Amino acid sequence: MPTVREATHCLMRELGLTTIFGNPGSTELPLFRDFPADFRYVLGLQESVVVGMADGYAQATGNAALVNLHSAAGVGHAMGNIFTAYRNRTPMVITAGQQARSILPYEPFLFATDAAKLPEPYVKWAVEPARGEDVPLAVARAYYLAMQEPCGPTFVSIPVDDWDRPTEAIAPRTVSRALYPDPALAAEIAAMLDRSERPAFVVGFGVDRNDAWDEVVALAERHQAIVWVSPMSSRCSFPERHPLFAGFLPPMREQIVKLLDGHDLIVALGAPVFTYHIEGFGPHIPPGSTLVQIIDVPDVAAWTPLGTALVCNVRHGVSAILERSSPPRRTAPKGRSAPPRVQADAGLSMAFLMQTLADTRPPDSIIVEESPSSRRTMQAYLPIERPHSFFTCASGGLGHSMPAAVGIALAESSRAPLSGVPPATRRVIGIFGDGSAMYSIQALWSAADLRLPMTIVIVNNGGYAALSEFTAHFNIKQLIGTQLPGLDFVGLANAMGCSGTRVERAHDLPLALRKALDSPTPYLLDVAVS
Ligand SMILES: Cc1ncc(C[n+]2csc(CCOP(=O)(O)OP(=O)(O)O)c2C)c(N)n1
Repeated sequence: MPTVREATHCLMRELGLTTIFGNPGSTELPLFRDFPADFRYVLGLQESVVVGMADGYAQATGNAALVNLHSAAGVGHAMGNIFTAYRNRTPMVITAGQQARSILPYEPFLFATDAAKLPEPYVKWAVEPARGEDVPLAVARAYYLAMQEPCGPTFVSIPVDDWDRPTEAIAPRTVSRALYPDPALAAEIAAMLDRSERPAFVVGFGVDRNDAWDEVVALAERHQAIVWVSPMSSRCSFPERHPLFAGFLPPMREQIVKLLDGHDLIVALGAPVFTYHIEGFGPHIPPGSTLVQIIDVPDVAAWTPLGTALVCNVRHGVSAILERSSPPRRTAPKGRSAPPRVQADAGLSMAFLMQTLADTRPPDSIIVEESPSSRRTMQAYLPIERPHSFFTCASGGLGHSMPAAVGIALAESSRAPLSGVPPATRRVIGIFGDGSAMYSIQALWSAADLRLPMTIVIVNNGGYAALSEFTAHFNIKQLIGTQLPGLDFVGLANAMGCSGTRVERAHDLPLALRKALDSPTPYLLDVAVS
């Protein structure tokens, strides 16, 4: 009979889980005895970095990422990014060490009390198997559940003495993943769309996650629908230079209603209705309009306050509607126009930074962003036009995107060669605020250790600027704890093995950026924005 370790290693190989993101401790070490030569271990120097890297890797590969954390304290460090992985709907199997079963009654060093409860409610399923021999079965269940739409993290706590127990081998299975639309409801929605005089679409992260770009563009064009991005969307789901593209809805109820005014039908695609950031009152959509939502997350469909929801994979749902709808000819609405160009002479502004990035970056590069007060400027000056090209966190929890960028760059640089020709690696460009960068700065060490070709741009405004946007809302005269003087990002990068330069003048930016984009290893640009 195989041991739990042998059976789990075999299962992991069959499921494509041969890259393990982790930070080890004594309670995990036996997992790595006789570590298979075809597996690789990606070390993160803090557990939030481990889970953030796994999140990016899983989103980029489309397969669940395997994570191994140290018992209680390691899971605790990881919680912020487990919360984000849950909100991102990222498939992830998290395993964590636990003390030996025989000494658990004596509250040993490092043991986790109620280990399976610790990551709740931000995992789809959590277990510490009743018997050691059940560990491979639990890992299999955790995998299939993590991969079923809506995807998400699952958690298995594994006592350290389980790995050497005899068990039975587990064969991989085929378990379907996607939810299919109800054809009758899809036909009803198609008819509503055909009857509408002025439809508006609101696209969210589910479109990109469910690979529904082409279908959504086709549906918008067929119906001449104006397209907005849902508030705080963590992925780009519509080409942002398309003539029907209207822009980004803010996370504020009254403003959303105002922007959608005049539309008789609002179709939310892969988007919650809506993600609010501050309290608001009144209707959720303009009075007199009707809401339809197509979403792969049953829970979100359930809390949506109004309208009709078709719960299914967004691509399948939109395809079903495309098959059934044929609207009358409508006049094309007018999308947004490009902002005026900014000049270097006007100083090193966020707008100049984003514009220069848009001018300089390779068209197929991937943007990973966590820079709260620059987001609106980025949305104006740095349009995203391709699927799977923009990532940020869906939760609002900072500390996700720098390690996620490392995970995405790792996935990009390790794509299997197709017919002998290695595919070109898409450049990953991280745009991080100085405050955000510091939550998981150890990700730079992993980027350097893995020698990833990536560019890290620090939007350095010397503080937590986003918080100042709330002073009026909360009637605060003077903010405390929002200044971050004295951070030397180039020094930090160098200390962790990355190259870097600081840019203080707008005229120096284009050249510095080109160098950072051409670097074969991670390169940090600390940009002092006004
Ligand atoms: C884990 C976590 N802690 C605190 C916050 C609150 N918060 C939101 S924005 C922000 C400032 C981020 O600073 P920076 O990345 O420099 O961006 P800026 O606001 O300057 O654009 C903070 C602290 C948060 N969202 N997540």
